[in-house]
Amino acid sequence: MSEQVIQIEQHGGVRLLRLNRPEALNAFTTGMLGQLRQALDAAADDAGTRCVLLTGAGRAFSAGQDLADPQVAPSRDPAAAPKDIGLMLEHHYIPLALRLRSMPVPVVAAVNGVAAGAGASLALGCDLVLAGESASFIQAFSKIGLIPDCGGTWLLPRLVGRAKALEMALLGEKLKAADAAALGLISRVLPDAELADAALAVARKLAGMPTRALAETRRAMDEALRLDFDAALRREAVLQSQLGFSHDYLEGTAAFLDKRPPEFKDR
Ligand code: LHQ
Repeated sequence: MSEQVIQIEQHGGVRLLRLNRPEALNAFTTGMLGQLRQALDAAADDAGTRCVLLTGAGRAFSAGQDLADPQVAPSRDPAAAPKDIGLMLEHHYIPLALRLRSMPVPVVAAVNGVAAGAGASLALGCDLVLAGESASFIQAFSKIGLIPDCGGTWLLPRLVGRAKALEMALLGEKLKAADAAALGLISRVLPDAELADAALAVARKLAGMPTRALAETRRAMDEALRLDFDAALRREAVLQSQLGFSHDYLEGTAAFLDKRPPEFKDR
């Protein structure tokens, strides 16, 4: 059996997934990518899980693709056939990025250290990104002759605008958590010692909220990015119409009028 490199913990309605190859700064091997996808599928299928929290073990969130992985590292033998690393994206990273973006529950990233390359793209693709003050984000791709992948070219200009996105992607410099928050790349920075508890508290809060409405909010915003205003208004009406028939809408309004805490259960 292959080594377990994704640690899984359940904290009430929160499924915590911890990338766990600290000796390689949680760089992604093929096996790790597969385990992470399986763990996300399992969280999506588990009715008791209402929020996913993604973090890293040790001093990093993730250094991105493991560059020593024989499937990816170019052979130094000039006679060897070159590898098509696009296939690595097709088979592993694209399904993972799509899985994260289509989870039926909100996904929080707690970035506990450096997030580089695909590690940065995956963190930034989460719904809420919290970071410790010593965390940093590096678009490491240009340094090894590649472009941002795993959604980086889509996410970065939308999050920070073209000028800053290109500066980050071309120069590949380390961006500190505080600067990332000031740019609007991530949502909050916390003292390192408080990150784990604060991220769990945010995840627990989300887990107590109307899960289906939260997932539809993400979907509506992602869709709106490619719609004009008129079409976005109409799309909102379609989704609102569906949610208007949900248990959670009934419960949310009843709880408000009864002046009691709501008990949401849709997913
Ligand atoms: C690593 C890695 C790593 C292996 C640190 N791999 N071991 C998708 C599909 C296909 C192909 C290619 O790419 C992609 C997407 C991508 O993600 S491309 C971008 C890949 N990532 C990088 O280029 C980042 C490489 N790492 C770094 O630049 C540095 O390690 C950072 C800035 C992240 C951290 O620097 P330091 O804090 O100084 O740590 P370190 O460099 O000393 O690393 C600690 C150890 O982790 C070290 O191993 P060692 O045995 O010497 O202690 C590194 O070799 C290992 N490590 N990143 N990506």
